[in-house]
Amino acid sequence: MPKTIIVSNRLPIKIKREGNKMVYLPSEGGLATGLGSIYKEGDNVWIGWPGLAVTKTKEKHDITHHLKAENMSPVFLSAQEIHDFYEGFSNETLWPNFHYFNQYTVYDETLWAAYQKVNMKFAKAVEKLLEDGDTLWVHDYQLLLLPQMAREIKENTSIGFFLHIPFPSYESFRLLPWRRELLNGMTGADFLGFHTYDDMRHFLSSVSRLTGIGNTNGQITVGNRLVLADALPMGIDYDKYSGCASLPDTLDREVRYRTSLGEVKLILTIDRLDYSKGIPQRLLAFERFLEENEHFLEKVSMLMIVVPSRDTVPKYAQLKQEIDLLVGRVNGRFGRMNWTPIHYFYRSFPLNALSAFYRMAHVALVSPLRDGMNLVCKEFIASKLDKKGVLILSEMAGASKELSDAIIINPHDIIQMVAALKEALTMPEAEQKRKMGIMQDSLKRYNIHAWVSLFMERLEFIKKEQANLQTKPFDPSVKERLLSAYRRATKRIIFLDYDGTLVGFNSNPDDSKPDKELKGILKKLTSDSGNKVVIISGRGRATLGEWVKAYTIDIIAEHGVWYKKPNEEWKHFREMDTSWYSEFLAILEMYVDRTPGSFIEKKDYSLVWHYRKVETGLGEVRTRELISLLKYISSEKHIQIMEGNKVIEIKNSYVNKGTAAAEWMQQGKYDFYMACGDDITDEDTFRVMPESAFTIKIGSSSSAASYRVKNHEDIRKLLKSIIN
Ligand code: GDG
Repeated sequence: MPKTIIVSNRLPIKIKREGNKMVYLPSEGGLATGLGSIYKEGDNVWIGWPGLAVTKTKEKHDITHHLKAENMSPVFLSAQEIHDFYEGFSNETLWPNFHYFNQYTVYDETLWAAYQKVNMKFAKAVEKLLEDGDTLWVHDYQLLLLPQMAREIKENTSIGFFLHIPFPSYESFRLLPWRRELLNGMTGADFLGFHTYDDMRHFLSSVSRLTGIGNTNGQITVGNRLVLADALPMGIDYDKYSGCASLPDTLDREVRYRTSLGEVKLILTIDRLDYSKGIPQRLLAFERFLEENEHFLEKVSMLMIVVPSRDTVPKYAQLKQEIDLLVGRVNGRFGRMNWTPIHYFYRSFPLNALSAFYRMAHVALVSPLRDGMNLVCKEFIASKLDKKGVLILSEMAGASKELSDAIIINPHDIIQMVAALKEALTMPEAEQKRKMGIMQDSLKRYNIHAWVSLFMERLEFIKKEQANLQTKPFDPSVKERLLSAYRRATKRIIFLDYDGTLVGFNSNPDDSKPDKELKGILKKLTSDSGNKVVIISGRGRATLGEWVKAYTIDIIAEHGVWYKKPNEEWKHFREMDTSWYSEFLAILEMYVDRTPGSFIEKKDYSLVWHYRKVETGLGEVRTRELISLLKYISSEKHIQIMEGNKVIEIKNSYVNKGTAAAEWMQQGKYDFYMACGDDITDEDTFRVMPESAFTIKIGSSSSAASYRVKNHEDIRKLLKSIIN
């Protein structure tokens, strides 16, 4: 029975040493809850670090044994590994880089070495459990290399990856000396999920900048594999939080806390200690708010919970000091005997206490400078059973993309934050309820369970796509079959695309003339009277006709606009409409003016805009823009806009390689069919070929062709074996 293996840096459990005993506490994290429905089933398992350094074999053995009953499998890290891999590369290199705090990024070879080593350690743990048919779901920035490492263990495994923190713009990501290795690790997955569209877009842009691989609707072809990236905002366990808000213990706590605080309006903030959370900026805004709004003194307090985290790291220790000073300053400056402006706690609380805080708060102020998602704001909303309360949310948190009914602020804009506090504290109740209601409906629908199923659906979707488009490698046994079918046959038809299939790509298309080797191949292939060889290309007829005129060869040019049989003139398949030509040419000219490096190839009945030599990124931007313009103006005409390999082609829609090839095959009776091509337009040819045909795609494995080879040299080798 195939199983699902979840891998994250931390296991969903806390283990504490008490004397010589180990105490196991279940984790309350959202991820643990959401994935509980998966890893607790059958043989499914969660692999991760149990959260403490263990060196004694006996202890390791006991922990492993204990966790096995909970469907968990531990990866043990030494103190040095925790220091270099977790605190080091993960939290001092990747974390600041991905959150745009590059002034804090540590670039250190030894930390990178540890990161690789520990990812490999996780891979080994996966290897022990991984069987054919299993699904692997890897989580977060500590394990970016794991997807590819797992791919190398068992190539066909379904591998999903989710990034819980932002994926930064290429301008940040490129600073990492190990950026290629990191991307290569990630793209080992079949499906990569991100919290927001921006994260997904940044990831795809880094892929395109570093590898030249472009995407179509989030799909990229990595080697021979189709990989999907998508935005999939993580939800919370809504029922758990709304349920907790009505538990007797929560209500008791609320009464107790309220009695101590008196009748003030509460502004709640909850974060882990981190420079990405914008805690000092928030305190400055609150100070300014009190300064400018004296009538709120004694009427409003901030309840600030900071959960201890990484405070042995100097950056975090400094931040802690800064927060302590600011809180002291505000309380010293504005506090009264009967009123404390900021109630500050540097510790964590049980869930019921948190729930009571959410219930009591009039305002939740969630103002990170950068946050992948932020779950606290979602939990606040779910806890508001009476729908009264206001959320102020930073536009830098992933959650702001979903919760547009919050008061959205820029956490660097103190004036705006002050205004937002005022607006929130004076918002009419009816408006609070209306907005809260909308946000609650959305969070109920996109809860953690929906997120988990959607992730699995997307992963299955891309695996199916891969399977549909999966060509098989052209291995020696297929070659043997092809050669023997060829020998047995007496009337053969062979369709060959030209650029990318018989010759490599040249930045100047006119430089692709047949060389000596190709001439030799064509000569021998066409001199066998049993062979009908058809060059089927998107090229203009003039050059193509000139280049192969020495052979008894049929030519289909401009994707099927023109054809020519040996010793005959060029002919049309049908009457051609050219009324659109000059209008579209003028548009392309305008794009050439605006896009250095691009140029137009004019064919008789089609136009091609080439952008191979345009600056990476700019070419893609212009392409999107140009395509949407062209599609708009071509809607009433029989015009097709086609994207090829760094080209956009405009032509009559009834003309394509498929219709041309089909017509060709009808003209004779054949007992051997073969078609080779590399471009998206060759897919039309592959689709019309009979079942028995040998269809061969050059390059990607995603194709309607049956087999694939790596490059045009492989095709030449194959043709040479045929003729010899
Ligand atoms: C990452 C990304 C993304 C906090 N204090 C206490 C407590 N908490 C709980 C909250 C919430 C969780 O911790 C914090 O969640 P966040 O989403 O804010 O942030 P991270 O866990 O740091 O992590 C983040 C997330 O992954 C999910 O993808 O949203 O952007 O950085 O659930 O309630 N829980 C208890 N006591 C506390 O004192 N029991």
